[in-house]
Amino acid sequence: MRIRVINPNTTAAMTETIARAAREAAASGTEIDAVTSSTGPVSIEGYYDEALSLPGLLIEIRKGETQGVDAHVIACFDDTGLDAARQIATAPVIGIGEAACHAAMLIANRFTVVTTLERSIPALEHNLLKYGLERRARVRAAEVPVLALEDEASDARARIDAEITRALVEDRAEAIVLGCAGMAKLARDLSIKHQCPVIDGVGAAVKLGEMLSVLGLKTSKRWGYQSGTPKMLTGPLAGLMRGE
Ligand code: 5HY
Repeated sequence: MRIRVINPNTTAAMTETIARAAREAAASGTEIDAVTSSTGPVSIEGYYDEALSLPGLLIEIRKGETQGVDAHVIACFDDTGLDAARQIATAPVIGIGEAACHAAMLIANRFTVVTTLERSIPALEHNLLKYGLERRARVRAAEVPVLALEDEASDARARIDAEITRALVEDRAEAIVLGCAGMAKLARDLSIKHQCPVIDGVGAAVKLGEMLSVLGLKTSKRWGYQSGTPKMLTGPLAGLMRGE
């Protein structure tokens, strides 16, 4: 089985973090192909970055489809471009945000997402509403820039740790979801420290991809995710989307 894990920001070091988490979760027969988007922002922190990351993401989804991968993982907690990706994909496309939150639902009555910056909170709250999970979850931010997670000298881990402590008391959270792909490496230690499940979306998405593939389930092409008819594109985007 082959699962393509796409980091839609353009920071290769973060892709390495993601790849390690994906390979740690993958079954022995699952090959993980971790890739970094070739065009877009170095990190995705809010709506504008998310919009600029979409062409690079969709190009990688197209490549995975050409290669015949068994599943795609979008390794950005905003589930950036998830619906558009599913429209052009036959293989299942799993967002790490959706995956992590559904995993939390299976083990806890209520959970808190701890993400990076406050400006990312509304987009994640919208996703929870879209997934039907808003009544059992809230979203907090540790006020950590995404790329600080790749800087060992930063106080990122301490800030995330402190926000988890607040969530467990103030939200009565029974599980914590790490709200950024770059936090994947922290899950195990934080879970031990806080004695509560701390969920990394990269691992959850890989296991869901394996499950869907084993069950022979692909993206439904009835209604919403029907592949659109090829359409004329103009401007720089045209060449980009043709892979020129
Ligand atoms: C992510 N941004 O997982 C999100 C998290 C966030 O570049 N990768 C990013 O802060 O929105």
